Amino acid sequence: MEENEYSGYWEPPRKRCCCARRGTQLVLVGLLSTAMWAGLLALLLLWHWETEKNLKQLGDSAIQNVSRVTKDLQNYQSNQLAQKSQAVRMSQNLQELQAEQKQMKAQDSELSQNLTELQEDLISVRSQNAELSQNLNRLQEDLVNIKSLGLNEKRAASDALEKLQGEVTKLWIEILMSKGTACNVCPKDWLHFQQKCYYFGKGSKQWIQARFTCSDLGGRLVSIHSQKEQDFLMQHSNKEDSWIGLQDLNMEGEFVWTDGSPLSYSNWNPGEPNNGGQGEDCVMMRGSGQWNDAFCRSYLEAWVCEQLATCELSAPFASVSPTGATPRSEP
Ligand code: MMA
Ligand code: CA
Repeated sequence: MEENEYSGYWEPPRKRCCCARRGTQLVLVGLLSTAMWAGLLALLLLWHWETEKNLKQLGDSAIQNVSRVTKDLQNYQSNQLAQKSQAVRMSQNLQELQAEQKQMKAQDSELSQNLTELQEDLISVRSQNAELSQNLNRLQEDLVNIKSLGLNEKRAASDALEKLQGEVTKLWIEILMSKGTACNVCPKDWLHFQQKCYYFGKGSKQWIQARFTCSDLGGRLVSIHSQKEQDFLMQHSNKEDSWIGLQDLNMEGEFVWTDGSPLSYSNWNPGEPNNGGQGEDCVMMRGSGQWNDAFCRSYLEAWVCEQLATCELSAPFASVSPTGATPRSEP
């Protein structure tokens, strides 16, 4: 191909050696520019890779930060909720406290009012105290009097009742005996004589102790109404001084049997009753069998009890007297 045709415009002809050098130069330039481009590209790639790495790190740390912040936010929100509910509770408590305070104030004023009233009462009570204790003393005296009155009345009533029961029992026994019933049943260790049973007690006793012991045994201190009865007692008394149921405790010189029966028979020792010494209101039967009024608090070694014998009834009235007394076993 012609150079003229190729360049499109006219150029003066060149030497051959110059053309070769110029080709080499071109190649070199090309190579150089290629190398430059390659270097540039490598730099770009390096920069891109580095940037991408940095971006990735940034992204990771951002994600971490976001999750941390989210967590913190959640914590903060829950804390806030808790604080809110605590605040609500506290305000409720405050209201309750205020209400209580109000109530306490009201109570306080009421209490102080009551205290004032109590103090006034105390003053009036104190002023009444002396009067009351005086009244109390008077009442106690009255009570003692009433009690003693009551006791005396009770004793009189029970004596009368005992006497009445004895009479009814005697009548009942007489009726039964008139119909042929045997009335001679006595408890163990009691001796039978006529319509009565006798217990000869041994052991040191004052008259009143002997009386209570006879009562505990279901009987009473003996009353003596005939010489035969006196003789029977003498047979069994072992010639010892023994308490019997005669006394003049209520009225000096008026001797009565403890069962209320009249003094229809007596067997006084000559010169008795003499109410000797410090006063003698209780009667003993001496070893000789004769009676003596003696000091009631003296101790005698023997005492005699009696009770009515019970009747042998066929069933269904077996061994029952109107007093309900049934034969007793060991005294
Ligand atoms: C004692 C006493 C009296 C009794 C006389 C009789 C000294 O007193 O038993 O009751 O009357 O004796 O001498
Ligand atoms: Ca006497």
